[in-house]
Amino acid sequence: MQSKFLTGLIIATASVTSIFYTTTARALQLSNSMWAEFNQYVQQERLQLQGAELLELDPTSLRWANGVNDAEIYFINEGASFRNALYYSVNNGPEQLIWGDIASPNSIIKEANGPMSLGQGFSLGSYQGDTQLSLFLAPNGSNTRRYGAVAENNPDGLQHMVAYNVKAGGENWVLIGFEDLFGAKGATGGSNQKSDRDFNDVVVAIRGIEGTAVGVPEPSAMLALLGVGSFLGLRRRHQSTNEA
Ligand SMILES: [Ca+2]
Ligand SMILES: [Ca+2]
Repeated sequence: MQSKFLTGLIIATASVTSIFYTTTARALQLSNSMWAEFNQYVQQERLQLQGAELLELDPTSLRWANGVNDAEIYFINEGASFRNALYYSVNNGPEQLIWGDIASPNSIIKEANGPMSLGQGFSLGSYQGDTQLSLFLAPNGSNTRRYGAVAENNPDGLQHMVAYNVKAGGENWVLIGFEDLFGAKGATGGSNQKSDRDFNDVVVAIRGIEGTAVGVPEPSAMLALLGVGSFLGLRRRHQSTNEA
């Protein structure tokens, strides 16, 4: 009886240790330089994501066509007064929480008690074959309201998510920005929240995912995609660091 109990205890301890180890091993964090690669496109408050030179993607088309191992999503910044939450769903499966309180002491609209660090990551899991990803923003952690990639499914019928292809560290990433306020830009009255439509309320980056371009890139966009713009980007980052 006692030895059975001890065996059980040892097994239980081993399981707890291995869970703890797995969680620790999976703690994801972007390096400062990688984080800056993405954050250079995030404007200060009340200005839209600076994406003109990037290839804009249809946010409903995001997928890993050949599956993915330990899919990674990283928090880049937030310019929100709301304490937003972010959920995901794979192949239209059940909604799962990524982060429940997207606020940080170091973000654009900072909260001293925000639990997030810039560049903090989360593993979305591993999947075989064609894998479609949906993201949903819950404004101020709402239990019922969701803003996703399909505009007509949003509470106000408007676009709330933008996606851009970004080449960083020699890999393809997608940079995603959300708008968390209801209604057309500047609209007031009714449910409208005098939205600024800046799409910087939650900004995240996802490694290796792909999507369909919404338009043909202009020559300047092609140069940026080929990495010709990285030197200029580096200069710009240094300047903004000095100003901060
Ligand atoms: Ca905030
Ligand atoms: Ca906004």
